[in-house]
Amino acid sequence: MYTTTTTTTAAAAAAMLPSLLPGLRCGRSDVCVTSHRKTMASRCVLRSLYVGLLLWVCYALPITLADRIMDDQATAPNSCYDSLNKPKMCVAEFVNVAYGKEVVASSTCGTPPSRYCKSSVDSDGKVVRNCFTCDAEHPKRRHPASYLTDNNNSNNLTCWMSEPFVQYPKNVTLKLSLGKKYELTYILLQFCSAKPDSMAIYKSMDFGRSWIPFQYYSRNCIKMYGKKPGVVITKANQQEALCSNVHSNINTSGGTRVAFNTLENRPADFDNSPVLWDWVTATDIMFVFDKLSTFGDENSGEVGARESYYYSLSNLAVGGRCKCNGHASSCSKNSDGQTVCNCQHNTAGDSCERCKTFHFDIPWSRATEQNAKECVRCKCNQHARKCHFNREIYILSGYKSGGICVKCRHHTDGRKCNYCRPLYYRDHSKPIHHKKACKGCQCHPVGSVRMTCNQTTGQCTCKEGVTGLSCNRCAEGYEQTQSTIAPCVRVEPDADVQKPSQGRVSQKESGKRKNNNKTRRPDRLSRRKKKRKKKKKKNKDRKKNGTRKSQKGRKKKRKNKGNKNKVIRGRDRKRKTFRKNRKTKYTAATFRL
Ligand SMILES: [Ca+2]
Repeated sequence: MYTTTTTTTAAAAAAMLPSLLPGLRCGRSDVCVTSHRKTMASRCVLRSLYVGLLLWVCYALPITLADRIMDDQATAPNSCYDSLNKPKMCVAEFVNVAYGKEVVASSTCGTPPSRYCKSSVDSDGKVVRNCFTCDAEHPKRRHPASYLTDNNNSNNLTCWMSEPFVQYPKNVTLKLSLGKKYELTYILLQFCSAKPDSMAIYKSMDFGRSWIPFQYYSRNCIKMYGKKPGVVITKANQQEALCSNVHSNINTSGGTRVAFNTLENRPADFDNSPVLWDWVTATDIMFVFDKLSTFGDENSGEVGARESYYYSLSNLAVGGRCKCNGHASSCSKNSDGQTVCNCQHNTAGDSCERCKTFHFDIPWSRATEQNAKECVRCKCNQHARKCHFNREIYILSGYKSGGICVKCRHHTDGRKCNYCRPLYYRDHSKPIHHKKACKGCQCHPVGSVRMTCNQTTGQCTCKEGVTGLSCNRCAEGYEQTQSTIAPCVRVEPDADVQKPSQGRVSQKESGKRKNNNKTRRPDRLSRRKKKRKKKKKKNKDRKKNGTRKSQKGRKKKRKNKGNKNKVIRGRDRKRKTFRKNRKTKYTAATFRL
């Protein structure tokens, strides 16, 4: 295939070369550009051609080949996905599961060597017996159990044979281990001897730990197995083994067959019947031959009478598929030598019976023709490596998503790791799957009520008078204190406004001042006017009464007043300095601005 591709591509390259030539130019040193000599021009063209070919072989050809190979790989057949890479139900190949597998027989002739006879009835109705020797050590006289599952050649039948006359209540069993769960369609037994009077087929779904009846055959079903022949199967008893009484006929000895169709007479929609999925599933099969068919001469004492009765089969075939629940198209042996499905659709397990790790967003289901039921990856935004399925959440989500992420990393939380943990908030500048999608809250220990912040905005819960995203500064109109309980207090208004002398300002006026600063100034002016008026009146009274203070006394009074103002101003300055120092100290210690 690739040889053809290479040839085709090389031919295409050759065809394209002329078109490449116009794009090629000789170097400056080439005289072909300046000279018109034909020889030089032809050399230039040849050189260009050579360079073009070299570039094509080095770059274009490998790319073309790689594309072709990629295309071939992309279109490689995979029956679990359609041409648009959409998942679809797929099944493993239908095979004879028993072929080449070991069968364990409870009884096989030849150890030690024993005699067996083949009986037939001649035209006169007389029984004729031809006797032989079964010897396990002799290559042509042995009849081991491996002859049950060897290549079945009708021209050279090889038969397994039990020891002669192992009669009821003794039985002979054959056990076939499939090594894996298979879904069986039929079981076929080809006899070298007469078919048994009574036999049963059992199956195991747990590698031989427990056995379930699959089918009974008997000339007397009720007596042998307590089963009434011809029972009709309904939905209520789909897993009930039936007993057939039609197969056993001693006269059809040799080359006779018993075929068991696992789904025969079980009407149901197999694709949507979990009961039938179980019914056809088996890891092991066991055949129990309970009773030999005889002509009734086994107790006659005739020579070779009992040696004529034994169980012998030439072939044991089991048709079925490797059970992969519609999620694999093939099975193969793993590193331990066990047969396992090559699971697709994000499934795992020997039979693709579960979703693979981290694909638990919907429950596992067997694929159907209508829906591949592909397992879905958990949505953890790249913050978790494990998840599990929760049915209640799945139902609440409207049967859409039931995966719960485990151990969300990067400070995320929630069933999809799509929230930030307490003490963290979402950084919207980064996508949710980013490692730093959640940032730590930066709440100031003094200014915040608690250390948790709003997980969407990062806003901390501030104490009264504190503001900022991290509550790290006082709000307008508040002043910082040394207290950690109330780090910011409301700034007190001007002293003479805040604490007016009682009695001078009525309650009503006081209320007005508190509510409206604009009213302060007129009040203060009116108070001063009143003061001046009072003073004028006092002076007038003094003039009238002749009690005006002397010039000396007045000067002394002014001097004292001036000293008093000086003291007050000095005290205010000290207080101001103290407040400033205190603020700086506190800020540096706990309340960073
Ligand atoms: Ca055979």
